[in-house]
Amino acid sequence: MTNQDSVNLSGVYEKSEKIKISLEGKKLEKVKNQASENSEQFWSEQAENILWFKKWDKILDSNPPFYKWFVGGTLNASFNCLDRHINTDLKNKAAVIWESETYESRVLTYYQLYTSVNKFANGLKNLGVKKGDCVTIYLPMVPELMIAMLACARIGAIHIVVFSGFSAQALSDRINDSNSKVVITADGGLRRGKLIELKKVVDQVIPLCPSIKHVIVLKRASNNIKINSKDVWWHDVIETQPYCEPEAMESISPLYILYTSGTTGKPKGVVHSSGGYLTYLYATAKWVFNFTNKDIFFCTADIGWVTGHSYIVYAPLMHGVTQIMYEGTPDYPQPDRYWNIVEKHGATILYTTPTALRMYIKFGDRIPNNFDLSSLRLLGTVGEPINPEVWMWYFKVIGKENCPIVDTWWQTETGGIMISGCTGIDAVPMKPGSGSFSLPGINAVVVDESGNPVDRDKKGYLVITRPWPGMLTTLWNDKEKYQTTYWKKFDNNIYFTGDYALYDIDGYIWLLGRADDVLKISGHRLGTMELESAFVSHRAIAEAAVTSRPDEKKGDSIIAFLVKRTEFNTLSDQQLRIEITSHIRDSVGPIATPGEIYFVNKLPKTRSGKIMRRLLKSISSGSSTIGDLSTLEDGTSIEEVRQAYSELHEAIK
Ligand code: 6R9
Repeated sequence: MTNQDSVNLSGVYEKSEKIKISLEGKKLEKVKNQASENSEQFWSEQAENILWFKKWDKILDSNPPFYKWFVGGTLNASFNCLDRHINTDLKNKAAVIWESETYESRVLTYYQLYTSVNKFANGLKNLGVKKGDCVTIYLPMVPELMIAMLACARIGAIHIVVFSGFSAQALSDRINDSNSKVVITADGGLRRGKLIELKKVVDQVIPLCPSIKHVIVLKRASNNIKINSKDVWWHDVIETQPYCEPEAMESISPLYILYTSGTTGKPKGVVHSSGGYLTYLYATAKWVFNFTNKDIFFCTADIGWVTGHSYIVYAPLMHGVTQIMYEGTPDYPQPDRYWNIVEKHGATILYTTPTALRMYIKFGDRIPNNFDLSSLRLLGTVGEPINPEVWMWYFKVIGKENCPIVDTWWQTETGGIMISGCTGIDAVPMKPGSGSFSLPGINAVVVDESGNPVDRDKKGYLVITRPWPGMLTTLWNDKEKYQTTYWKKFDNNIYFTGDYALYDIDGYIWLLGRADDVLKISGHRLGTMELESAFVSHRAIAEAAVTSRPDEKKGDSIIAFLVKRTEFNTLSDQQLRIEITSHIRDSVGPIATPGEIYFVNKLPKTRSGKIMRRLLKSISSGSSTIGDLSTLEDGTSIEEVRQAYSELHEAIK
């Protein structure tokens, strides 16, 4: 299928029920024009949809690239997610249907969630947590993760969620960078039937994290743990009063920090505000998913990633929808978990990743065909480009040609969806594999190296030319990096996304992957530098260069070229490969398991000492031409890499 092919599905769009929204009945173009004519006014109308304790004095305070949205306004995120519903018909409606890996379900109504959040918020206060303090949350996918986040938001503490698949190093880096006072964890989590000993990881890092005063431990797996002096059980913390007054937070105050991989070794602490972020989430969820109060929304992301923060926690709860939260992986214990869950709970919207879909395709159509998926009205994808073939499979086998697909492009930094079809606004033909259009108020432009817009059908860098309320406000502890990473490549009021894209002749946007050294492994972001420093932290490794190769299942697969320390030259390559693989799994996490490891004596570098990853990439992707070698310092290095690669590659084949 070419990118010019389109599937005209306007009929399909019409099938999805429209809710009363401020944009109802309007055409995308018209809404977009309104947005561009007076963008500040447009966003302030969107901000009216959330609840404010005090309205803002100024819509946007522009001091590029430090933008402040709804200055002077105060609000509370947990109030917007919970209190707004408990005096309405939604009080006893299911907010969360939690499904465990072992087919157990647990339902929390809005009222129950509200009570749990209030109690836990009081518990945090009793432990001395105050407005502006940082709290690190290291929990598996259980409802308490959401409760902990909302409790922090209620008392004005800044939450830092660390993906429970990350290991000790990642956890201690995040605790120390944010100077967290409290860490919230569980005795253990379950993943593929195996116990993940989270508390043990926390025990390892506590001596390295002097800022931590208390460790709150949720009993989840009931495994044996060691109790230390700073530990307190979750169930003891919540023995408190049932109501906690929500703090009135400044619109511009940080709601959370979420660390994400960039092009340097150190993950970046992306900071999101309260007022702008919530405004943006409310609006985008309405436009893209067209939430109605009949919806059962199933977003399969882990809350440890931004998709979970925005479209499991904040957006669905603000809209009062019922959502499904799933603890496990798509294929355990059976390769049918998503379909089983859709059928069991009658999901109306499924929002998942191309990686998961590619995996399911491998298991064959018979499996999803065994389930009743007729409750679905809308399908979504996020995290990486979706191949048109996978899109068609999703459309036909899962959606039975009845459900539109929204391919949503966005980033940790953008806070919410920036490019997607909008089922809540308009019916436009979909093109499988294209993200469609930028959302109202978002000006996405494709430019060349000098920042000039490129012609249609030409690849270039994707930039955003206007501030938007969901944008990150800064990088924690690193204003300078915030400026250099996002706002210096072109101009200090043009946001650089780090992605390649093109506009086709019909004006549809196609996302073409990262333009920088960031990899997407199974939809998860990892930086090459970050991985390289993990390889080098192994005792036998002197130097490392990481690249990737497209992988049918995972999107990208990690390929490492390593130089051994001389004293370890005698160790067998095979033995070392096993050791290093386990080292990476321990130090970064199982998602970073390298696909291939090659040993070389020298890495190809420029005369200024920069590793030429471009060359490694062409070799490992089997390209016959490897491009310009004029900056290469030592030609023999490339020959060696080529040889190491082909010998081992042949052996593997
Ligand atoms: C939400 C999320 C951001 C990067 C982004 C891009 C890639 C995300 C995509 C997509 C093509 C889509 N990406 N959605 N590429 N089509 N629909 O994934 O955030 O983890 O920060 O990653 O993911 O490369 O720059 P994050």
